[in-house]
Amino acid sequence: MRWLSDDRRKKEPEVFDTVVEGLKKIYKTKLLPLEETYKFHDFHSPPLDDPDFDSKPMILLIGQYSTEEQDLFKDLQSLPRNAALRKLNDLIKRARLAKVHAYIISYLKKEMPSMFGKDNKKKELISKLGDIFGTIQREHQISPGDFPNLKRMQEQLAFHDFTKFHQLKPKLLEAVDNMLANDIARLMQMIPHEEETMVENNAGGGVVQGGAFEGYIESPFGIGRGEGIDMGRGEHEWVVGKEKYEYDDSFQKLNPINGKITGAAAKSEMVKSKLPNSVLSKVWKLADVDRDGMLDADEWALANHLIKIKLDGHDLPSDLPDHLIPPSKRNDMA
Ligand SMILES: [Ca+2]
Repeated sequence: MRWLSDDRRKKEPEVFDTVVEGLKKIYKTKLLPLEETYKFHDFHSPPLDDPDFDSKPMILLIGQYSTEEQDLFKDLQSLPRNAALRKLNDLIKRARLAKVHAYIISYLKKEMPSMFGKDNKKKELISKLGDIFGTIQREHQISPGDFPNLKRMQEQLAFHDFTKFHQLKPKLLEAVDNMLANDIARLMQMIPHEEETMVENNAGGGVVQGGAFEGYIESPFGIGRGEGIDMGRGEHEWVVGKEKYEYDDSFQKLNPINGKITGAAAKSEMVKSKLPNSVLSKVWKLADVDRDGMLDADEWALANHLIKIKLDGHDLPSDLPDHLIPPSKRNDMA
């Protein structure tokens, strides 16, 4: 790859058998320790398991590590399906958020008094968290888009004892920087080879079209606010409602009885996303809001919305956030 200089390539002779094996390994050895130290999983996303890396739809790496994104994109779009790039992209975004998170948590720790006035100091720090974000952003030259949602972070921090937070551990951050600078680039290099091998073994494998590739060029990258599961948070209107018409057709084709489709019918359509069963079963649990083992038209739209979020490279939560509950179901949830 063009942005990878030759001298970097000579360092770190470690060999990965496949991109996915490499991703699992660098996650566990380089990113996970940082996440665990700064309680990333309490705030943002649970730890990744092997099945998360094995899941099928994967697209592409974008962002600051490529200076020629458009060219890269064209190259990649011509590759056959099953490119492992999506997970690389996910891991990069995750690593950037984990770094910012470590800066935030260690900053809060540093500000805490050792003896008296801890409770007051904690309240003060939470209330001026926006300023703290600004300070960290300047000090470490981080893009504002890499910061977590301010309000949500403030809410979550209220439940934590700041005195138990860890101070900044430069070694943990260096490991992640090294992962971003070296390992990710080396894994990127492996991808075209993997794809070539796959074509040989599987002549006629098609070119990726549509699906998650559509609209890529316009899509902003990095961890953004209002993306993924957060899309529509704080809006009066149910965000899924805007796209529901797209799914009404498929709903009708799945032979609804009394306005509901069965699990088997839903599954027959959901597997077309090529997401692994573990993800689809999570989608199902989240979408069957009233837990009657069937999906009505709203729940079906919600299932499709969640699939789209996952295909766009975002994580799914273990519980459905309030703003995604269909309005028709909100009364019986209360
Ligand atoms: Ca239901």
